[in-house]
Amino acid sequence: MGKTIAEKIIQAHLVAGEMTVGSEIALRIDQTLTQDATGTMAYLEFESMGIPRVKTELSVAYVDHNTLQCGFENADDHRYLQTVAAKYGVQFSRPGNGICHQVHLERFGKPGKTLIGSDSHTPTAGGLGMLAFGAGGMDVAVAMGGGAYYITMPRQYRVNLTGELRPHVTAKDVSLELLRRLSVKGGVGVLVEWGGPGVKTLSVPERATITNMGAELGATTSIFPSDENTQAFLAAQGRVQDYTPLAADDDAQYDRVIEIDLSKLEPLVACPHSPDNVVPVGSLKGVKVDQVCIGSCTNSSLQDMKKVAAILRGKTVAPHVSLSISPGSRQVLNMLAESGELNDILLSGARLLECACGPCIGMGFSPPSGGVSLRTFNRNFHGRSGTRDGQVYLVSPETAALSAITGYITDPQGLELPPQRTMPAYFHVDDSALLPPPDEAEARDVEVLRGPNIKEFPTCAPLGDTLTAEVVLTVGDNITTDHIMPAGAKILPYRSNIPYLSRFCFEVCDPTFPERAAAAGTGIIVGGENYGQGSSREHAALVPMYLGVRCVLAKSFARIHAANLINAGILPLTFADAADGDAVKQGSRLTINNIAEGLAKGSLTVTDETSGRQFTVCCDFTERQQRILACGGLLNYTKEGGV
Ligand code: MIC
Ligand code: SF4
Repeated sequence: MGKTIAEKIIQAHLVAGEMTVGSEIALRIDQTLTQDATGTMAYLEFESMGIPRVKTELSVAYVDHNTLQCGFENADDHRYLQTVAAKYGVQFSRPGNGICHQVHLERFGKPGKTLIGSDSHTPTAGGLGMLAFGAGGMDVAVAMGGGAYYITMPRQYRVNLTGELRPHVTAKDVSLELLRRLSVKGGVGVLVEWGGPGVKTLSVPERATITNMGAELGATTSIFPSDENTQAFLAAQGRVQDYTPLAADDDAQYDRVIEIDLSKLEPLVACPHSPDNVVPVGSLKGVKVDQVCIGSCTNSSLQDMKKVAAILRGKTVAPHVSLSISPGSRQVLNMLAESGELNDILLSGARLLECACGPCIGMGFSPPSGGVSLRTFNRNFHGRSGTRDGQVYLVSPETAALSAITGYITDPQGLELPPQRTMPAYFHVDDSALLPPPDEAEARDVEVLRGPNIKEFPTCAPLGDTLTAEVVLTVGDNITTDHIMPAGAKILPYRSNIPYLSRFCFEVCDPTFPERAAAAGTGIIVGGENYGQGSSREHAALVPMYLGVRCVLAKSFARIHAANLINAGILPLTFADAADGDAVKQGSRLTINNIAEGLAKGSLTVTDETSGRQFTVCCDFTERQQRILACGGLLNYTKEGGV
C-alpha cells in the first residue's frame, strides 16, 4: 500500500510504536526551536537534566515574544537565553531578528526532517515539507537531550486543492475556509496533508500561512509536499542543498478527503472571539474599524508585505484608524527597505513595529475600549489583544490594508491592482543576528547569566492512590490557554516566575480563582469540550499545578495541553458521559480511589461526596504516561531515569 508524506517521514524517524491510528509513537527529532516566552522554562528544564550539549542536528533559541523591555525582566531573560544557548550548543536568534516561525522557514527548515518547538505554530514549517509539532517546553527539553517525542498516531486528512486563487483571495482565506468547515476542534487528533493540482499554484510562504493556521483547527500538524516551488524557495534563500522532493504515493490512504476548489473561494473574516467564527468579508461591509495590525507568524512574509505596500502606495490611512506593520523578519524588513516599498508603507501613515510577535500576543498596540481591530493574525481569543472588550477580526493582508485606507471593513475583490504573488529570485541573506554556538571546548567556559526574575521551578509530589479534592472551578467549552494563563505585556515578562504568574491564572473567567485554589490546597477543575486549545504554553499546566490542581475533568482535551498536564503531573480525565460534566458543581468535593489500577485499565470511578453521585471517567494513557503521572510529572520521571 502507498504511503502519505507524513507516513514516509514518520517511518524514517520511528523509535518505538507502530503507525496505527490512536497508538503511541515515539519519533527521533532532528531540529528543535524555542521562543523566549516558553524558552526560559524549557532551558531551565534542560539544565536540570544535566546533559552537557544538545544532541539534535540543530536547535535554535529565538527571542520574539517578550521584546518590550519595560524593566529588567525581559532583558535578563534575553541574556539568560543567549548564554544558555551558547553553553549548550544552541543557535541564538537575537531580539529583532524576527518571529521564530518566519526565520525558521527562511534559514533552517528542511523538507523531510522532524522539528518540535515550544510554540503551537511550529507546524508552520510544514509549508516546507517538514513534519513539525508544537509541544510543551519540557518535551522540547527532552528532545534537545536526544530523547524521543511521543505522540498519538493521528488520523490523516487529505485536503485536495484544485483550481487557482482569484486575485485578492489569499492563502489566509484557504485557512479560514477550512476553519469554517471543520471548527476549532475539527482537527483534534488529525494530521492534515495538503495535496492535489492546486498545490503547485501556492508558494512556500503561502503554504506556510496555511500550515500555520492548522494549529487553530487543533490539528496535530499540517504538511505540504516538497516540490519545485520548495526548491525555488530554498534556492532563493541560498540553500538549495537542503532541498529533497517529497510527495504522497498515488495510492496513499487517508481517513478523510476534503475538496477545496481555490477558484471558488472569496475573502473571508473570522469574527470575535474565535478563529472559526468565519463569514465572507463582503457581509461585514461598512463595519467601522479602529485599528489594523499586519504581521504575525501567519502573514508577515515578504510576499505579504509587498502586497500590502502595493495597496498602501500613494494612499493615506483613514484618520480614525491606527495601522501597525510588523515585518516577520529582518530579511523581510531589509528587502522592503532596499526596494523602496518600506517607504510606501511609512508614507501611508502606518506605524512600523519591531520584527516580532508584538500585538499578536498583546505585547503593545492593544485596541481602544470596545475597539474593532482587524488583524492578519491567527487568534482572536477573548482578551488576548490586551483589551478585555476589544473586538478582533482575523483577515488577509489585502483586506487589512484596504480597510485601513477606507476605515471600514472592505472586500478587496475588484480592487484594481496587479496581483503581487511572485516569489523573488533571491532573498537578501544576512545571518548576522543569528549567533552560532561556540564549539564544545569553548562552551565549557561560558557562564550562564540568570536574573532575579528566574524563580525556582515548581515541583509536584508523586500521585497517591486516592485523590480527594474540591472542584475549584467549572468552565465551558473551548477554554483556551489564554483563559487559563493569560499573556500580554504586563504578565509575559514573568514566564520564569510561576508564583507571580499564578496571581493571573483564569483571570478572564474568574479573578477569584487563584486565591480560592491556593486556599483549597488541592483542587480539581471541570471543563467542557476542547479544554486547553490554543497555545503550547506549559505555564497553563505548571501554574494550576503550583496552585494545587491535581486533576482536570473535561469532555475532551486539546492535544498539546493534555500532554502538558501529564508532564506537570496533573491528571487529564475525560467524562465517559458528557452529561456528567454538566452535573458537577463548583465547590463539590470529589474522591477518586484506586488510581493506579484505574489508570492501567483505562477508567476510574469518581464519587461526588456532595451530591452522592458516582460517575466514570476515561483515561487512555500509555504505560509511560502512567509512570510520568505516578512520579508527579516528566521532570521527576526523567530525573528518576525514565525515558
Ligand atoms: C501564542 O500564539 O499563543 C503563543 C504566545 O505564541 C504561544 C506560546 C506562548 O504562550 O508562549 C503558542 O502559540 O504556543
Ligand atoms: Fe508570535 Fe502570534 Fe505567532 Fe504566537 S501566533 S508565535 S504570538 S506571532
